[in-house]
Amino acid sequence: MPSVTIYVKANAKDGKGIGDCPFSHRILMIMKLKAIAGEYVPVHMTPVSPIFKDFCLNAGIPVKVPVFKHDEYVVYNVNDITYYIDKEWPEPNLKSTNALANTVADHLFTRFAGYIRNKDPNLDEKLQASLLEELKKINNFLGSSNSPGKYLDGDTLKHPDCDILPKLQIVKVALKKYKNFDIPEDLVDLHKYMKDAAEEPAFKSTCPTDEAIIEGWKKHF
Ligand SMILES: N[C@@H](CCC(=O)N[C@@H](CS)C(=O)NCC(=O)O)C(=O)O
Repeated sequence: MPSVTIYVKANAKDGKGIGDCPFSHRILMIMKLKAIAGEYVPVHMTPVSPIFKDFCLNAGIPVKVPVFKHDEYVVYNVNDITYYIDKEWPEPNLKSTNALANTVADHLFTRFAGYIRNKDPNLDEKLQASLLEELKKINNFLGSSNSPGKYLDGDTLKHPDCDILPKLQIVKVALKKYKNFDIPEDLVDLHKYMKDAAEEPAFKSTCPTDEAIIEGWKKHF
């Protein structure tokens, strides 16, 4: 039987448990939805675990997570891992043919990172507004007839959800802690989306704790 190993970011505090990496969270969700059994290895990234570093250097890949190993075949980069998993485990099909669902959150994480990493108080308002624009875009899409069902493309979680939900979780937890920012209450469709997803085993069993997210972003403050 082929063996699968998934290397993901560990909680930065204790090196155990799931850390604040949205790419690792995405792959864990996909594996859960496709019921792919495997060994799950949380990797301490700060400082990087020497065992993982050697493994990456031997495999000739960047020292980054997530990394997916299937027998002796090693895949890195979240999009390539997703592509590989879909090829080897096509069912259930998580692909979305809804073009808007696939692109609506394209700028979410860069806008979030720009805001949270900003140290110039004069720029904060502008960066917050630019993130808000993205959150509103997602909210409006979810509430529109282009997105029927609970999630981005229907009533079951698909690839776009596995991409965006881990990022939204980090946006919610890290910005509350470090910028005292709450996702506005009037974005009701976005709140409902996150609330529904929080009940899904594929999301909640693979989600970093709030503490792990806070710890992961601490180095910027
Ligand atoms: N392009 C990579 C990015 C992965 C990535 O940046 N992972 C972060 C953790 S969230 C990491 O391993 N950072 C370690 C480092 O950059 O030294 C992917 O798509 O998987």
